[in-house]
Amino acid sequence: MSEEKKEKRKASSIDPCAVDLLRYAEECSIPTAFSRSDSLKPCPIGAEGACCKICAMGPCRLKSKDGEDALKGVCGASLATVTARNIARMVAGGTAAHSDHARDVANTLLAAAEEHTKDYQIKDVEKLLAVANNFGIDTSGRTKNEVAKEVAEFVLKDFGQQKGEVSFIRTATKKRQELWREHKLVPRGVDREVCELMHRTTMGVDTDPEDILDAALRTSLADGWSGSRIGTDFSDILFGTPKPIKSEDSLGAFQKKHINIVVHGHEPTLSEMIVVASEMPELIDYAKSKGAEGINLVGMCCTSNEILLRHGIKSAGGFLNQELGVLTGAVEAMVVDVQCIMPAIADVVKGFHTKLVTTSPKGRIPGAEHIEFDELHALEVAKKIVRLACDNFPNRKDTRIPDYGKTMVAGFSHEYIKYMQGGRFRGSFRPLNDAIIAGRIRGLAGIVGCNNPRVDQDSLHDYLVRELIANDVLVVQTGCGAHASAKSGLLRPETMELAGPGLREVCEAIGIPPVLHMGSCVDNSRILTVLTAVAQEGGLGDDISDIPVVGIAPEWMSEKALAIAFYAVASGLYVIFGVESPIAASPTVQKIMSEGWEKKVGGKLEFIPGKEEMLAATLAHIDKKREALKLRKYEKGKFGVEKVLMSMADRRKLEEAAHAHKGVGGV
Ligand code: BF8
Repeated sequence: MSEEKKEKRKASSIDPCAVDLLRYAEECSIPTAFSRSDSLKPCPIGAEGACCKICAMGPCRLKSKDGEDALKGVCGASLATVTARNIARMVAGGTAAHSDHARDVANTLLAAAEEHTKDYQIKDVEKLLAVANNFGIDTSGRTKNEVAKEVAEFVLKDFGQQKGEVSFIRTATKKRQELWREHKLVPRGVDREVCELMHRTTMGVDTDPEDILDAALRTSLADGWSGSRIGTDFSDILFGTPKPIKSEDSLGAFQKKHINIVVHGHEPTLSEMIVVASEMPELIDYAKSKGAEGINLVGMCCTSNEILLRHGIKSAGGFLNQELGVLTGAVEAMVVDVQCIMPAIADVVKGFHTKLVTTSPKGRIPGAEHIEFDELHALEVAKKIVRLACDNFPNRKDTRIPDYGKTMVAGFSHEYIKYMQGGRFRGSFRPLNDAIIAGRIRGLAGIVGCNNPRVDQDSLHDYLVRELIANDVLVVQTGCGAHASAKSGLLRPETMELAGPGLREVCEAIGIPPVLHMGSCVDNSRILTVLTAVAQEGGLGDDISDIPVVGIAPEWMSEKALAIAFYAVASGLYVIFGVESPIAASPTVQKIMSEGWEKKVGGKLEFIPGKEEMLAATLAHIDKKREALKLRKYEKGKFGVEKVLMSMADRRKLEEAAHAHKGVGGV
């Protein structure tokens, strides 16, 4: 391979493990998403949202040098209609994905509550009671299973509900709820909104771009304030609410002498059981009987985030690492369920001993072995999969496990973020709000979403995280964005050395990194919960749209990312997306989604491909919001006076004293 080619491949990722394995792939002529994206150029008309293919009179390609109104589809549809319909359908797809994941978790909670399975139990009773409390469900004198059954049934109706409002809407700020009602944006039921949006955007129905985009906002709210929220809260109830935990994120997570099993996809129901199975003495003995030293379970994509946050299971990274994991030659089984799973893995495994195992009745891949998961026989299925991996160990040949590892701290649930600002008895968002008011923290940013081989892997995440923390912006992350920072070593307390002086002081006082890993993509709902709490705490306006905060998905690729963007905007956030714009063809649609939405819901979505421009737009928005709140002008290193933040050590001492005094158990 020429040096020039090596350099070209190196430029496809900033992750040294990925670079090593991509070089190996090139040497062996193994195609990957990286090489396919080099050779497969996107259709420029489709990429910009100008292609309509919802009927057989087309596809109608509406891109013209003569302006937006120069061409109409065969039916007369305008470019704005077509562009709005295209992005709306992507939002429907993303909402369906998150919400169907949530439906499975809700059904599992119900099965556990009704004791139809012994494999799952309620782990976090405190969270269960908090969720029950949101809905006014009586908890006194009842068993946890009785409460869980009522909570699960109460929330499960959100999916098929035809009229009314989905359940978690009532946890938004009052002002936001009123705004949604005023604009008819409150989702009635998850399935109804997805179905109606697909109907509305089929041939010959809704052709008003603003109306289509309003319906997409309503549908996305069924994701953010129902589907994803159910996914997060019910997973916490069943598997535990995350709190800070140490782990590693790297393609170097595989172990040479162990049986390596990768769990990849999204739903935590199966992966939780594989965690249990992989730690069972009988299966560890079985692994040893095959010549291995033990079982090494490793996560990938959002499944990884689920088991990382709750158990500290090591991660092999995000979306673009999935084929590369197989290339190490060290993976006995790659176990997948749903979402973000490249069918290409079935081709890559042909050259290796790795078994690709599909498990979801919704997601089969030709060439994979299918072992169907069902929550009533969860542990049995998990054990079968672990045994299959063990049986495959003797087939392993050469391995090439990269030798770069990065530690991290993950697990910042909104409950923990509140706890870390005052402890169990005094926890609140007051210290965070005060730090923003004083200018110690300039503002907040959520840097989330995918990797996309159209840009160098992790490069935009990395740039934005480093620049924003240097500018005193506290960063929270989920999904593959969190993997990017974990792999770069940015999720460690030592990262506070890269932070601006104000943010650094806050991080030192509380003992946290300036970049907080909040979980998987459904856990973007945690960010909404934090922002609602910040708004309700006082001093930063009375709604999310008042807070100096920006959401960014610099390397997005998935429909789910768009659903998240839409619900974040509808909740009042300014959202910036990188890569390409799927609405670039239509200035009308761009205007609706920026100026129009800012007036209507206080948030907006813009596609900005340049990293410097993304950074500038983020800081400008944060400063604009600070000015609107009449907060002191941000100046690096100059702060106002605020309450002294109590250190974690002092807080623990105070709590121990309070426990001793009250005679209650510890946290
Ligand atoms: O849900 S960030 S590539 S793995 S879509 Fe997929 Fe994007 Fe990663 Fe998780 Ni989210």
